[in-house]
Amino acid sequence: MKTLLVIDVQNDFMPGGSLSVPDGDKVVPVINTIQDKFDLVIATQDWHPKDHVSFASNHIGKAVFEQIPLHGKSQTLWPDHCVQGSEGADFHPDLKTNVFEAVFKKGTDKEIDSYSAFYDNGHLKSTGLAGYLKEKGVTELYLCGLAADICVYFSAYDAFKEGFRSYFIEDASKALDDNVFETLKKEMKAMGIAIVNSNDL
Ligand code: VGL
Ligand code: ZN
Repeated sequence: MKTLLVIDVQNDFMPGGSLSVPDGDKVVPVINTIQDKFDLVIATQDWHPKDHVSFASNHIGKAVFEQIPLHGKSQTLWPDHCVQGSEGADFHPDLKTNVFEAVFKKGTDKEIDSYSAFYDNGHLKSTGLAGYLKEKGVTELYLCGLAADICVYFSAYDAFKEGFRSYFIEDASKALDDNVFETLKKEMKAMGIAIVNSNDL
């Protein structure tokens, strides 16, 4: 079953949003066009409580984009974004959401961030996505959305490790940092994740 996973196409990641991805809005028409090529379409929303550990505003004396040590790793401190129930956490208003069969929320635990759609950054808790997909008989997973170098990348990595044939749709994704994404693309190709375009589908 050919499945599309749409990652974090939310207002706060759009130009003018609190954690804007350059040209983030450009993915919307592409994702709308490709949805009918899939048997199953699902999505994620970054969905943080106000007091989330990844927000610089919750750390006295820390600035946005600084790093702090957290659970034995380095955590980037972000501007407040995708607060549960806020307009910034809503999907982009032009995104077609009617065929989304399920929406998985991530980053809901205030103590830990979750870039991947599958697991938190410590790989401690699952969102339930891998089990859901396996129960549905999904073997091929196509990923797209925002940000290409963070949440889409970590989701593609985990998808591959979970045994799905994984495809990263490059022109339906935009990165926070294009240089970082170029490096990650090489890493993904070397692992066995295919990098594809919307017109290859
Ligand atoms: C994301 C940073 C923080 C993303 C989410 O969706 O790529 N990036 N939270
Ligand atoms: Zn986040």
